[in-house]
Amino acid sequence: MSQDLFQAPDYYQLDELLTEEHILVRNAAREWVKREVSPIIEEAAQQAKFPKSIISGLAEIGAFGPYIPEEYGGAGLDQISYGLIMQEIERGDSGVRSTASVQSSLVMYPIWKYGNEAQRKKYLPKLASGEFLGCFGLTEPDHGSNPGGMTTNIKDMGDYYLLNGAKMWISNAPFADVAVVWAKNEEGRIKGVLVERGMEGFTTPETHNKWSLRASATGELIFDNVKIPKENILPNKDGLGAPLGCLDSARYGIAWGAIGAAMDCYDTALRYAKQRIQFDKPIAGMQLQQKKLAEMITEITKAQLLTWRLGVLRNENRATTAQISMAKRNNVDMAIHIAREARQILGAMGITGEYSIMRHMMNLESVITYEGTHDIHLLITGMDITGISAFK
Ligand code: TGC
Ligand code: FAD
Repeated sequence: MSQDLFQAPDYYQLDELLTEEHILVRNAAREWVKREVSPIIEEAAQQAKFPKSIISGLAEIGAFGPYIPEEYGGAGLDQISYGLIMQEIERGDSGVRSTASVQSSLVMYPIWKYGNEAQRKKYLPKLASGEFLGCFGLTEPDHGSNPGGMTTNIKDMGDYYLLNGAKMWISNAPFADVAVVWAKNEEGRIKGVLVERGMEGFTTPETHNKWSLRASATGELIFDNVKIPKENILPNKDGLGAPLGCLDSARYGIAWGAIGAAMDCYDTALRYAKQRIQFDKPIAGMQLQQKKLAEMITEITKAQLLTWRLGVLRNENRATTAQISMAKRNNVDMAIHIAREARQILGAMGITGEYSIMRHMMNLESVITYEGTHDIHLLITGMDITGISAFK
């Protein structure tokens, strides 16, 4: 990628809504992305390799457990700081943000919320420092949007549980030290199980040939009679609501992250349009290109306001699942449209790795599918406003 010249758009002076701490945290993440992610991310994506060298930096900027209390190694920040960190990381790359989302909201969050003190002390500090990486196994080959139908199961064997089944499309699976896995017990109740690398019968084959999220490793989790010690079950919540509660937190982070990807595409396209001369003038002076750019900044600004307000509600513990769904759906859709329009502004240059736009565009095809597809989030809104579930 050519030099990172990113200038963050703030059309409505939204920085005025942020505290000094928010701005400090955001700027530290922004600088880190410029210094450590932008120079290496294009090559990592081209080679489909997760850049492990960035793990310690992610820990240093507080991206692993931003809102987890400091006593467990987390950064003890509020929800808006968490969102701003995700925005900045995804400005660099959605795959890097995926790693941070999974570690924070899908691994640390359930251990913190649903685990006991021994589990918190054993795992959280190592996950916060990046010494351990985690993954989250909910999706199965035959159960994606409908995780309640899962067939992965645990059987009580007296001294231990026996885990069988398979999970698919799992971010970080190929190198995770610990997996938070959702499985049904003999009564059909969903439980959270902590599965550690090295347990006999547990394998994590990598998924190859992705055109999207290439700098993030994806894989399967296969459980063939894995003996799970009883102390590895998360004791404090069960049922489908347990994994869905984690998804609330991760989807909220993605709503912010998508703004980052959109800002990067807009900023790149604006700079390019001012410099690129056709018909003896910059293409930024052509009405059709101005329409694209003006619509982009309008949509980014609307998303920034929606998401900031959602952050305020999250800080007050008042944000609903449906409000989070609306923001995740709106912002990812907004970002993918902006990526497609921005790519056109760059003409042929837009398809090259010289610029980040095509990488963002391809990444966002995963982001619009994972953590609940675009359509599933629409149906969550539909259920909320009508009181009738379209799923049943
Ligand atoms: P439903 O009957 O609505 O609910 C089942 C139980 O769960 C409760 N509940 C929640 N609890 C806490 N938080 C939430 N957000 C909750 N939503 C629902 C609900 O009250 C009920 O409780 P109870 O006590 O009555 O049993 O469930 P349903 O089977 O009808 O499904 C609803 C639906 C479709 C919305 C849900 O299944 C869904 O969201 N599906 C999408 C699946 C999904 O998002 N998978 C994501 C996998 S992880 C991932 O993609 C990571 S990518 C990470 C990265 O790389 O960044
Ligand atoms: P399906 O559920 O088969 O859906 C296919 C299509 O049908 C979609 O368009 C969907 O919207 C539509 N559809 C389904 N149900 C309905 C309905 N009721 N009404 C209308 N339309 C419907 N999962 C994890 O557990 N952990 C991870 O770390 C993880 N990481 C991922 C990383 C990547 C790169 C990707 C691509 C996926 C990841 N996932 C992960 C899986 C992801 O959450 C699922 O792909 C997603 O939930 C959708 O499931 P599916 O792919 O099986 O699609």
